[in-house]
Amino acid sequence: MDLLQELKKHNKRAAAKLITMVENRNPGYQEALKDIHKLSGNAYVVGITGPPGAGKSTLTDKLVKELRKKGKQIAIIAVDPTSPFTGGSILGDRIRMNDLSLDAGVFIRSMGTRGHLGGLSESTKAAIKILDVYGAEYIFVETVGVGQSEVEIVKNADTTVMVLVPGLGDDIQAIKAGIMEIGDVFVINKADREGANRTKAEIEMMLDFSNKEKRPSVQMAVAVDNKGIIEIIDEIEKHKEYLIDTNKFHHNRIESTKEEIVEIIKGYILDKIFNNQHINEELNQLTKDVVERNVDPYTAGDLLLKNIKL
Ligand SMILES: Nc1nc2c(ncn2[C@@H]2O[C@H](COP(=O)(O)OP(=O)(O)O)[C@@H](O)[C@H]2O)c(=O)[nH]1
Ligand SMILES: [Mg+2]
Repeated sequence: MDLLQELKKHNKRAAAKLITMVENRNPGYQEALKDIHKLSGNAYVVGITGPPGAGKSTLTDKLVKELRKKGKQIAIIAVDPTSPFTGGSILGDRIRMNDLSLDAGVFIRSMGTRGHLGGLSESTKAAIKILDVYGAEYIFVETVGVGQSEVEIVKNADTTVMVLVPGLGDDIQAIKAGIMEIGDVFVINKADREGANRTKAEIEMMLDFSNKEKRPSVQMAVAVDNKGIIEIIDEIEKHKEYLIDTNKFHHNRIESTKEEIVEIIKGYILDKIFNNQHINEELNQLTKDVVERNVDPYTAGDLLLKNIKL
């Protein structure tokens, strides 16, 4: 089957096949992505991030159901950087989102780390483009928001929803540095539990010190009971309008595209080093020299680069 033609016709199997092709780096994946890129750029990407167990999958499920009432075409990408396979916790998500997967207007896909983490960010970016051309109007990317790799994945989103739960306590200090800058909308989920108001106050206080141009709103939700869902959709829409009105939407996409190109160049150069036996040997030799203090690492880098034919 002509995958691109089928993808444009909203064929789920074609979309799934293309994503697998990219994940496995099957021959021809780059060629396919070249064509796909030109047709992409229409979907709105919403990142859903936060600690494990915060209720990200449950919330995504409810948000998506709400958008489905408006007839929107949706895709969900569940990214699990800790899993080398697409199993584990994602399996639970699958079950939880079972009724969604029966909806022809929703495409669900799990992705784990096959290979290095940089690869996961690249695969996610590619999957977003594929699902965009497939016809998804909103693409939700769910990922655990704790480390650098997750931040990389979140950078693919236009609006990022940070899901937290009551009783963060001391953790909040640790989370603070990383999360404040990436959240556009904050959700305190499990607001049926004790301490939701206190957590809200703590987050609001942290936001007082944030230098974001647009102060993120802090919403309460009980995802399991479908509470606070419409309000969160409203906040996502408001953030989208803000981005468009201030031209930040365009600016952000320029920034992330530049980063995408730089990542491709980095990958290309690394391939040149690691896929070339001669250069690999030179790297090993230079490493010894650096360890023995015969050469410094900067000079070693220079020497190595001189031998790479681009
Ligand atoms: N009490 C309560 N539990 C919730 C709420 N939302 C989700 N949960 C439960 O929290 C657990 C983890 O949810 P999940 O969506 O898998 O979290 P994720 O790891 O962030 O994707 C599940 O057992 C959910 O049923 C909520 O608003 N209140
Ligand atoms: Mg989940």
